[in-house]
Amino acid sequence: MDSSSTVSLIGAPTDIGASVRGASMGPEAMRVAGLQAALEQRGLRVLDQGNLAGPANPDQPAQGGYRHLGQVIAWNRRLHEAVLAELRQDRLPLLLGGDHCLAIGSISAVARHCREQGRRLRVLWLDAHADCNTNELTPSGNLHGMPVACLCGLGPAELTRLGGGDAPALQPQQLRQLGIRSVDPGEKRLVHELGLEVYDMRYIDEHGMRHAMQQALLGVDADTHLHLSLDLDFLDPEIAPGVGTPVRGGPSYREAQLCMEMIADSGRLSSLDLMELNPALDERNRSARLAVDLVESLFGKSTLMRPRSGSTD
Ligand code: NNH
Ligand code: MN
Ligand code: MN
Ligand code: MN
Repeated sequence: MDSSSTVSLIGAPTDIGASVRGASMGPEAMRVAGLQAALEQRGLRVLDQGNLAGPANPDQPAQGGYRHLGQVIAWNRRLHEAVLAELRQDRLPLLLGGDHCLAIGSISAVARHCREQGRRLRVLWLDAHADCNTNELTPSGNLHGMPVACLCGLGPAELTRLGGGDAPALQPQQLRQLGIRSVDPGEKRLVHELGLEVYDMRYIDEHGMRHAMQQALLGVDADTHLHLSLDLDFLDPEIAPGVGTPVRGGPSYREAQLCMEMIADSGRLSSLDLMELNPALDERNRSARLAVDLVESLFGKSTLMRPRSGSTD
C-alpha cells in the first residue's frame, strides 16, 4: 500500500446477520463522519462505489441453527464479487458494514485474489467476540457470530464455497484474533480445535498491546497481503457505544490507536472491513467519528515522524 493507491468504498447496508437491528445504517454514518475526506487528506485517491443492494431483513426466527441464511448468502455473494472486482483493478477495498457476517464475502474474495496471485495472506480479526460459532454451537442463530468458522470451512456450502473450488477460504494459521473477551462455551472448544491464534484481553492486559501486535504481525513480509477485519465492538464501549453487542473491558483509545499505527508501519495493509457500527445506538455519531479517526492512523497519520525501520525496543 503506497500513498498513490486508490481506496474503494463499498457500502453493505444490512443487519441481516445480527439480532440487534441498525448496523444497516453504518455505511451512511461513516460517510457523514467524513471518511472520504479523511482518506484524501492522507494522500489517497478514493472511489465511493456506493451501496450494494440486497434482501431486506425479514426478522425471522432461526431455522436449523441459522437466522436468515438465504438472505445472508445473497448479500455475501454480491459482496464477494464487488470486493474481487476492486482487488483485480489493484484498488484497496474498504467495506463499510453492515454486520460482521459480511466478512465471509469480503475475506473469501481477498483469499481468492491472493491464491490467484500466489501471495501470502494474513487476516487480523479485531473483535470482542471470536465469531467462531456453527449452527450447532450458536446460542443465537445469528450469522454474524459465525464468519470465522465459515471462512475456515465449517458452515453451509453456499457460504464456505463462495469463491468456487472446494478448499476453505482460510487456513486457521492465516488468522490472528485480538481483543477477544466474549466467547460462547461450544465456540471456545472450536477455537481450540482449530488452533486459532488469539490475543485476548487477558493477554493484552498482561503483555500490552504493543507486544500482542508484534506477535500478531510476525511473519508479515513484503509479499504478504494484510487484511484487517475491524468489528467496532473490539473497542471499549465507553469510547464506542454505537454497537449492537457491546462488551465492557475493551481496548482504550490509545491502545486502539497503537494497534492501527503498528498496522500502518507494516506497510502491508491491502484490504479492510469496518463492521458493526450501529448508528441507532450511537451518541451523535461519535463511534463513527472514532472509526474515521482510527482509519486515519491506519493509513499513516501519526503524531510525529519515526525512523522507518528502527529498532522496536
Ligand atoms: N457470540 C454471539 C453469537 O454468536 C455474539 C456474536 N456477536 C458479535 N460478534 N457481535 O462479533 O450470537
Ligand atoms: Mn492485488
Ligand atoms: Mn464480529
Ligand atoms: Mn463483535
